[in-house]
Amino acid sequence: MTIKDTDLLLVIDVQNDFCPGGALAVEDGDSVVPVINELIGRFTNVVLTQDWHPAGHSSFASSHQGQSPFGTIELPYGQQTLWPDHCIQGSRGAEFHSDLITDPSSLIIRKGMNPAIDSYSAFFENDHSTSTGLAGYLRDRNIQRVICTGLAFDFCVFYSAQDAVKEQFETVVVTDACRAIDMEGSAQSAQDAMKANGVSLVTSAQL
Ligand code: VGL
Ligand code: ZN
Repeated sequence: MTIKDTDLLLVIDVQNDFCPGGALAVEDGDSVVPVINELIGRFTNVVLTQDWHPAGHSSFASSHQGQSPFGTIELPYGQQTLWPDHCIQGSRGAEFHSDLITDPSSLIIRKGMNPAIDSYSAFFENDHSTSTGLAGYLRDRNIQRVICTGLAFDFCVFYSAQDAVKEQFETVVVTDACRAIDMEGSAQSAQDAMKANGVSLVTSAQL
């Protein structure tokens, strides 16, 4: 695979709360940072996303009486997994990992800001209809292919890759630039679903 000027590197949620010691730590999450930094140096177009919740967000178990993190509830837009409080706007946990090279990014998409709706994908909130504006931005910039990296493989990377396909971008996920939460086989099912939908899974060495 050759990297072109019509490719986008999408760096998803490389934030302290998803790294070891964070509120919703992904095992080995910080090990994606050097891999992503090396890729950032090779792309013309880089966009970062930041999970950016108001306190008391509806995806937090603490916002629902009697619920625990990693449980599921029914919200108006469907089933929602409940999480520990994480990535609260302005908190240290919501900051990018301090080693992530952020300067070459032209855009930072912040998501999960509506208190009533979670947003895993960089393109759409979890109601699958409220847009973040990313697809329009990428079309205006003549981007044809979206290369996804970051945290977590089975949630925000997975939903972003699926939506990139729906928005008719050629879509690639760099597996060694991602780590998974892996709840009840979610990493395997995410991988199977992405393959079935035409997402290419590659390693950074193949880029
Ligand atoms: C994420 C759960 C809740 C993610 C964000 O970035 O994958 N997962 N919020
Ligand atoms: Zn979140």
